[in-house]
Amino acid sequence: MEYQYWNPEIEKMPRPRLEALQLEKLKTEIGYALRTSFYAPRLGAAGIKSPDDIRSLDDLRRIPFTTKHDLREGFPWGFLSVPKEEIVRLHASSGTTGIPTTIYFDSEDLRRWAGYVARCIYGTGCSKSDVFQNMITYGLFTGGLGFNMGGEEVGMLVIPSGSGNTARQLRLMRDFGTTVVHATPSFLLHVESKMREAGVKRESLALKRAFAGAEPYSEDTRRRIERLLNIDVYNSYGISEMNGPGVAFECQCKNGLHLWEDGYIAEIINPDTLEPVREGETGELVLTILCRRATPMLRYRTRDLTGFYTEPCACGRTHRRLRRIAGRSDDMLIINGVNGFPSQIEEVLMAIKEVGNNYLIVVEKEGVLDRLTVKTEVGPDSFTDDARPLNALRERIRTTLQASISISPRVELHEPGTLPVSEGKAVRVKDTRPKDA
Ligand code: DLL
Repeated sequence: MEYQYWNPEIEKMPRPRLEALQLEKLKTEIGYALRTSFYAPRLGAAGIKSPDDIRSLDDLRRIPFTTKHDLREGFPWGFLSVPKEEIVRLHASSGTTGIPTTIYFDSEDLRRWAGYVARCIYGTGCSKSDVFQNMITYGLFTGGLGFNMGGEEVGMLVIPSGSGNTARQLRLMRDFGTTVVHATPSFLLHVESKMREAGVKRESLALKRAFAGAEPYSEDTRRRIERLLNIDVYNSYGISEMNGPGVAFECQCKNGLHLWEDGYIAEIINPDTLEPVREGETGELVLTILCRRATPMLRYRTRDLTGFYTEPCACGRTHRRLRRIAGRSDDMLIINGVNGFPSQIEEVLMAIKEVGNNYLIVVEKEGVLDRLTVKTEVGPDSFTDDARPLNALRERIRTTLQASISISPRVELHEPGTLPVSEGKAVRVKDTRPKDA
């Protein structure tokens, strides 16, 4: 297979050189960080008063972790390293407490970010002859503008359609011959359901591939989207604190996400002991950005659980690959004392072909006990008025789930297209238990 590289020298750089490059860039970032009101005292307390106090990559471990809580404490300007006149864009994520975490960019920061996203897009085989429909939220969320810039950098025709309005999305695809789309995996499944409902034939579209990310999804969901739409789906990982998309992406081998190590330093730690895990083991991803001046971010705890593949990738890139994100340490469900992740439930559901494209996990208090209900749509070809096959399907889902998560859920089957769909990231879990319980 002919692999395509946006910047072969960087993407295939031998590891010793890549690490030397990381060290050089880390020192530059430390210089920026020392100009922020948040990091200056922290770095000082760790004995780092100038970039030259960092002599090896191991010195990074002298710096304390940065958390979402720190970002909120530092709101709005605590992480800014340049005069305000030099920043040209901000992005923010609202989170649950109402105080946004905000990242600022100068014009060079934006140019560099566009370069990383372009690298991801190009590496999947795209070129300037592609027509790219960016079906994800624009605005403060980084997915819209981030991919917009990356797509333009590659030279594709970018259709900034944003998320939602499926009928218009399908019209745009037909009118302009869209070959590539970007969306959350849940929105891609929704578009497919709507296509079927509207009688739009797959063959009437020029679609070849999709970038899917911004929320966790299983390998079975990827396969399902690929099968239903007859396209290649590439996993895309990013986080707003690290610019947004463009942090890690699958190449044409579709076997793990190359994390761009000339732009980010990754550590995987045990979230309880905060010590590094052994190479290949699962833990929490901690990231340090090496490609942004206006808002440096050192050892940021992402809460995302993943690990590195240890064997090299067939594409020849030397940047290590992350495994699919299994979930976040803070979205683990504890049900009557048993731990489970929503991603385990999704894996079971999406592997059953009679199950439809949308589901919802509900956790409630019932007396003193927790009660887990899994509501799932039935696929259009399996929905029937006859109760017997549906009862059998419900029982099959229940026992498979029980075997996977060691919790016996209540299973509800719903007609296709009846569970709520969100336009941005899917809301898959409704936990109504009192918070202090
Ligand atoms: O979701 C940035 C992004 C935009 C990524 C478009 C990919 C495509 P945030 O809103 O800050 O930024 O959310 C980041 O989303 O910590 C993960 O928990 C989750 N996430 C993002 N990509 C993936 C993925 C953007 N491919 C948070 N698989 C992260 C699993 C993902 N989870």
